[in-house]
Amino acid sequence: MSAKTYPVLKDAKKRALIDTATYQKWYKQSVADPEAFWGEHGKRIDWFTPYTKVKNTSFEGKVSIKWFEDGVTNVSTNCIDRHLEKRGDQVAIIWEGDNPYDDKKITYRELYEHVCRLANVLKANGVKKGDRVTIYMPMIPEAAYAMLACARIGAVHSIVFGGFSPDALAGRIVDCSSTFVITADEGLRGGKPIPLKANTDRAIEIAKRGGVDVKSVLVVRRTGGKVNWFAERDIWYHQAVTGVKADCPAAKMKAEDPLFILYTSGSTGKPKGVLHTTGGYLVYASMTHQYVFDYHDGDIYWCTADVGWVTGHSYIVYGPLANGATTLMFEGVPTYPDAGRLWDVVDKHQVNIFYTAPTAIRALMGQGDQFVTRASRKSLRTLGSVGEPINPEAWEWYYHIVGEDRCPVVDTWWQTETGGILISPLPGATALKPGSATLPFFGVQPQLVDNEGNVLEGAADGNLCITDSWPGQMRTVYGDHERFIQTYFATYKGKYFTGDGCRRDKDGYYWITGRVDDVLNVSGHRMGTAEVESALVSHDSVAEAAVVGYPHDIKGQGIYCYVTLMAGETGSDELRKELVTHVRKEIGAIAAPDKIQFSPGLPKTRSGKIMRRILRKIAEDDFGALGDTSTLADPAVVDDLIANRQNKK
Ligand code: 6R9
Repeated sequence: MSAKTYPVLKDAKKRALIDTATYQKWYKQSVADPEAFWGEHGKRIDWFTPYTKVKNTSFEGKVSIKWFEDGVTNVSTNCIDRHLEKRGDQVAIIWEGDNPYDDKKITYRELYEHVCRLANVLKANGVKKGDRVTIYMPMIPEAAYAMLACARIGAVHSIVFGGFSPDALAGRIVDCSSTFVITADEGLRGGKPIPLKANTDRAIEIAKRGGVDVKSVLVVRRTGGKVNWFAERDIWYHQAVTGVKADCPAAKMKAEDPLFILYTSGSTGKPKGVLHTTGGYLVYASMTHQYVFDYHDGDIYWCTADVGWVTGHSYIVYGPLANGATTLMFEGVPTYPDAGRLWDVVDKHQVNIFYTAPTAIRALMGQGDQFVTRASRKSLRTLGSVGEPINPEAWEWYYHIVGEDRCPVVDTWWQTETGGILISPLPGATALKPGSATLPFFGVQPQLVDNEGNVLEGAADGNLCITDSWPGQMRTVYGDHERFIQTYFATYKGKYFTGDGCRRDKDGYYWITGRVDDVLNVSGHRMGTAEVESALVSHDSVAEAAVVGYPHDIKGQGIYCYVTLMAGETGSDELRKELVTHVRKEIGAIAAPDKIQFSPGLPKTRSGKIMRRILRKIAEDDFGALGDTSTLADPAVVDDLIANRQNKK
C-alpha cells in the first residue's frame, strides 16, 4: 500500500464539472434519498414517455431490480438521433486501424445512416424485438453499428470477444438460443489475420449439436481473405445494406426491456449471461462517463478496450455516444508496429482522455520511456485505468512519464455485473493515492464484511459488498434467475457480493486487493479456474486438473495448472505443449496455461475437497508457509508437489 497522496491538480480542479465540495454534497444526497437523486439524473437521457417511478429494488428473497420502470425510451436514439440537430457533422467515431495508415472518421449523421440501414437488414431477415443476436467481430465501426442497430429495433445483443474459440462461441450461442450472428471474414491484429468467419462456421456446427440452429450469418468484409460460403445462410453485409432505407423508426422500449447479454466467468460452472436492461444502464453509463473522465463537449476520448468486454460496451460505445462524444475505436495492439503506437495515436488524433488497462501499462513500461517521450502527448488531460488492481509502480509511471504530472489518473473499479464504474476518483474532486480506486461514485454504498458476514467499520480489510442498488446493475443471469440470487446475494444475505477483497484505509479510501473466489484475472480478462480445469480434463490424457493463479509481472496473474494424468500416461514437454494448444482451442488464447505441473496426486481433504490454498502457495514458490495441512487425506502429496514445482525463483 503506497503511502503517497497526490492532491487534486490545480488545472483539473479549475475545469472540472465536479469539485470536492460538490462530490461530497451530491454523494450524501445520493445515498440519503436515492429516489430524488436518480429521479433528477435519470433526465439526462431522453424518454418517449417520462418515468414516474424511479427505484424499485430489493436484494432480499427473489431479488428484483427495477429502475425508471414506467419510462419508455430507446438507447440508439439517445446515442444518435438526439445529437443530430446540434452535432450531425461532428465526428462520432474515429476508427484507427491495425495498420497506422488505415483510419476513418464517422460523423453522427453517418452513424445514423449506418445504424438505420443495418437495423433494416436485421428486420428484413426476421430479427424481432427480444431476439438474441450474437456479435463476433473485430474492432471495426460495424461492431458499434451492430450494437446500436440491435438497440434500435429492441433485439438483445450478445457480443462474444473475437479472441474466443469456436467452442466458446458455440456455448454462448446455445445458452441464449441466438439464431442470428454478425461477424467478419477476418479480424486483423498486429498484422495477423484472425479467422472469424471460419470460427463462426465451426461454432454453428457445434451449436447445432447443442440444439440451436443458426439461421443467418451477416458477414462484414474486412480483409478480403478467403472464406467458405453457405448461400442459404450467409449474407454479405456490404450487399445487404445497399438495398435498404437509411431510415428506421426506433422501437419504443420500456426501461426494463433487455439491452444486452454479456457472458462472464464466475467461480463455478460455465460462464454466466449477465443481463443488462435499457434505461438505468444508459443513465448510469453516460453519467459515469461524463463525471469520472470529466468529459467536456468537444473532447476526444479513447478507451483501448475491446467491445467484446463490458468496458467496450459502456465506455467505447454507449456512455460516450449518449454524451455526444467523439470516441476512438482502435483495431490494433499497443506494440504494433512498435511499442510507441498508443502515444502516436494520441498525437495523431489529439486525444484528451485516455483509458486503458494496467497490463498494457506494465508491458509498455518494460519497453523503455523513449517510446513514450518521442510523442508530444500535449493533448492528454485525463488518464484512466481499469480491469485489475494497478500496482503503485505502474501507476507512478503512468502518472509521471505518460501524463507528465499534469493528468489525474482515475483508477476505476467495476465489473461486468455493475454495468458502469462504482469506485473511482473524479479528476477535479479526489486526491489520488497510487493503487487505490479511492471513493464510491454517487449512489454507490460499499461495505466490507468478514467471512462470517460481520460488518467491518473504519479502516479494515474484508470482502467487498454493495448494500443497495444503482441504476447500472445487472438484473439477472439470462435464463437462470436462481443462479443470479445464489451467486451474488446468498453469500452475505441482502447484499450484493462482488467477489473482490478490499481494504479501506483511515481516509475511507478503497483498495481492491483482487478476487477472493476462484476467478483469475489474466491481463484484465476474467476467467474461472473451473473453466480452465474442465478444458484440461476434456483432453484424453488428463484424469484431473486443478488451476490456480500466481503473480505475473505483466499479466497480473499467470495460469498455473496441476494436472494428474490417466494411468499409463507420462508427462513430457510435448504433452505440455499439447495441453496448452488444447486449452487455446477449447476456450481461446487468453486462457493458455503458463505453467503445467504433472502431479500424481492433488492435496485433498478427507472429504475430497482440493485445498487450493496449498496449490496457490506452491505456485507462488512460497511453500515455507503452507499453513495447516493436517486435514489432508495424504500429506505426502505435498512433498512431491514441492519437489516438482514449475515456478522456482
Ligand atoms: C470492468 C471489468 C471485474 C473484476 C473485478 C476486479 C477486477 C476491475 C479494477 C479491478 C482492481 C480496478 N477489477 N477493475 N480490480 N482495480 N480498477 O474489468 O469487468 O471483466 O467483469 O472484471 O476485475 O477483480 O471483480 P470484469
